Amino acid sequence: MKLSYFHVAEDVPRGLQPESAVVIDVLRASTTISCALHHGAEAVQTFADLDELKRVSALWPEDSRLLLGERGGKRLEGFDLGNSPVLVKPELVAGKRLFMSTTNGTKSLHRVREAKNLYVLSLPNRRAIADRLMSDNPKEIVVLGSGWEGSYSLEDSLAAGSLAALLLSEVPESLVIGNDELHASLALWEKWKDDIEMCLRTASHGQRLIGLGNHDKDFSCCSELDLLSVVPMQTEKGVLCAG
Ligand code: 3SL
Repeated sequence: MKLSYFHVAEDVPRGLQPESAVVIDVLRASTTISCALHHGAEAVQTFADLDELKRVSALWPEDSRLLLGERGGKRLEGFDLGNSPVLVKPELVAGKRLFMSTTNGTKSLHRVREAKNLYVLSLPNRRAIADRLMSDNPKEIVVLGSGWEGSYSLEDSLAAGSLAALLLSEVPESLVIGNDELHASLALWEKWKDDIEMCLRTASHGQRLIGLGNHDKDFSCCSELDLLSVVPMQTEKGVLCAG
């Protein structure tokens, strides 16, 4: 099993359509998706394009849909929710389809949506994703971060390193570290693994969120490790369900 990490969608070599992919957006899209599915959302359907989101969501019954939209860290006007993992509570999302678009996370999902197996990784469901990868045992896996508007993000690399570290401890003989980016992520994980929340707060997007207001609950939720057993997986293009 060869694991390679790419910081942002633009870094994935043109023409590469991985068979297995794992998308990360620790702050906060992949954490929100994991929490929403854990709390019983029927599915999370993601869109890079807002007009497309509005068109498709309008076809869905009003009482069983929620619109989740974020740009620049803020909720979009006219949307039911922004992108916060602590707001996708069971009483709100259970049984509903969430139509979601965010600044970066949904773009990364879009980049690898042709993958046969596409999973969403956050820190709270790291163990569940690692278990699934070990049971699938694919030859190659592309792990893709979301960054911020094409630039590197510390927290996504941290999560990539956390996944690689767990796999290395469980299946050292079959894991191949596929690129330098993943080696660097492993080093990052070693540095911050005992203070994950501090890493998230130190990251430039953490600082951006702090600048927008109190996000203490988001930081604490996004920093949890191995708490959720949910495996968000793409069941049709753009649609993520609990696996
Ligand atoms: O960029 C994204 O996709 C979001 O996760 C950013 S935010 O954390 O909602 O600000």
